[in-house]
Amino acid sequence: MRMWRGVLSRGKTALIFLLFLSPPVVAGEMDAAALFREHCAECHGADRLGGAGPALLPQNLHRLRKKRAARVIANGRASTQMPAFGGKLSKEQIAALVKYIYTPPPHVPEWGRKQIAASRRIIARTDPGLKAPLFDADPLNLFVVVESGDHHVSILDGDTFKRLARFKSHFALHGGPKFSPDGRFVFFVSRDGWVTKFDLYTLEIVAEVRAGINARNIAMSEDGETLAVANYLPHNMVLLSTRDLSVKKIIPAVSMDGVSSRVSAVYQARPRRSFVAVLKDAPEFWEISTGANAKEAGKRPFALRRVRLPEPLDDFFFDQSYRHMLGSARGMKGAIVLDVDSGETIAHVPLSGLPHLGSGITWTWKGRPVMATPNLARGRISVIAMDDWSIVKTIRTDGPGFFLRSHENTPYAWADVFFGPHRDEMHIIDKRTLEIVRTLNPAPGKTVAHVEFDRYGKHALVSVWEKDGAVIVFDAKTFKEIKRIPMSKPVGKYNVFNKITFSAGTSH
Ligand code: DHE
Repeated sequence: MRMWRGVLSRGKTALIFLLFLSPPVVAGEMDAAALFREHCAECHGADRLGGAGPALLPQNLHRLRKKRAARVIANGRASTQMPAFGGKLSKEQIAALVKYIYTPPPHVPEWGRKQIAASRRIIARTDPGLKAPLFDADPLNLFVVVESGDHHVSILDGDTFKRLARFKSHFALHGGPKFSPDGRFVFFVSRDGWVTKFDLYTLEIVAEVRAGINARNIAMSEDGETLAVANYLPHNMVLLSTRDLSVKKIIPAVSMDGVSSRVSAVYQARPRRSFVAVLKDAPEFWEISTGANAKEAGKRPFALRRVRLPEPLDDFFFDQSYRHMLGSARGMKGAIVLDVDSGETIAHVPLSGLPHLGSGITWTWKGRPVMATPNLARGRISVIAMDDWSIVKTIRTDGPGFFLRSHENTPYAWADVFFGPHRDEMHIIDKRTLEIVRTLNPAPGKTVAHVEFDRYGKHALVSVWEKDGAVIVFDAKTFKEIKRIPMSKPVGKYNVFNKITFSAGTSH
């Protein structure tokens, strides 16, 4: 702004000259850039890539409505360092800022090896000789709880349900954290692409790195040596060393047809000893061999196999053997089944609404392997036989659900009713009869969601998904409440044992 004032003070001739030379600029936009530099850049970065505060690019903001963004600027955000600007900025200035941050920058910001390396921080040295935790609890029965209300993570003892640690995370962690095969380390990713390594034996953060500008999720290789980060921005997959989070490889997400694409998500296909991923903007499935698999096959590490799909997918589920993948996309009317070995699409499952395949779980029903998936648009859970891909039952629920969970040692599956007037309910389904046998309502009027069992399947932990929420511990047999632990919007919880053993009842 100061620069413009200087130019203008040189007189009318200069102004006319300038108007001819400059591209047309809407006055409000120019003001907004200056306002951003003055009030926001210090925390959110001059390039809007984030700093102490989150990135403010349209890709990173797509989950935040513009009206809400205006309210955050005016009133600040509780439990964060975001102050209220309502007293300093007019309504018009706030509106101009909102417009500015939802407008893509003129150039796609660069985030390559150099930027990733510069962001990497080693925070604590780890002692590889440490064979047990420095506290008295079963390290394999710990729960990692992501609290998105104030962006913290809690570590719970899965036997006593005492909180062992609580630490600040990066803004907006998303997806399941991933564990090293021995369960000692856990890795998180934030929507802004920050990856954090945490030591569950010493209860301290070990290292962090920003692997992307807008990330989807992470996956751990079967040998525990590599962490894959699926990014929306830039369009790539970043492979990190789990030891120190340094970059091993960056794979640009460009399809066989040359289309640059976001990566929908990446998973560890443990039995195949590979990473499997799907592109969001091109009909393509990827398999990347890792560790011993690559060596045995005489391939270069991280060799990429591509399979063409009938259409791009954004939600998918793998059976326990990772031989088959069910995939769907918005508007697809069901899911396709891919034979991962042959690369052939072998079936179509006609599911209505919006199945949430990513939350699927499997078990054996009447001797047949089945998977169940909730539905984000309709009050139903579909149970699908995985031997012939027929729908064996559609269970009517009190509303659309987000998550579904079970455990090998319980005959029940727990399903939330995430959307609608019954969002305070939790259905319990008998995996033998496929009937709802009980509906819990532990926090009337509040959203109750996401379940995780302890390693023995004896207790089910349920989130009260509110800012002043809680994790409720239930006896998995009697459905009686045992304990309520206050938490700040505990979006997800993850049991170390269930995760590292790839329990059929939980997400992988
Ligand atoms: Fe998620 C997992 C995609 C919105 C909470 N979500 C995942 C995974 C994917 C995904 C691909 C699996 C990653 C993994 O665990 O490795 N999520 C998407 C979307 O495409 C969607 C619909 C839109 C988006 O904005 O990205 C979406 N997700 C949400 C939310 O709005 C939720 C409810 C709140 C939040 O924190 O953002 C949400 N997603 C979760 C959680 C998991 C998750 C808690 C891990 C579930 C688990 O138990 O493993």
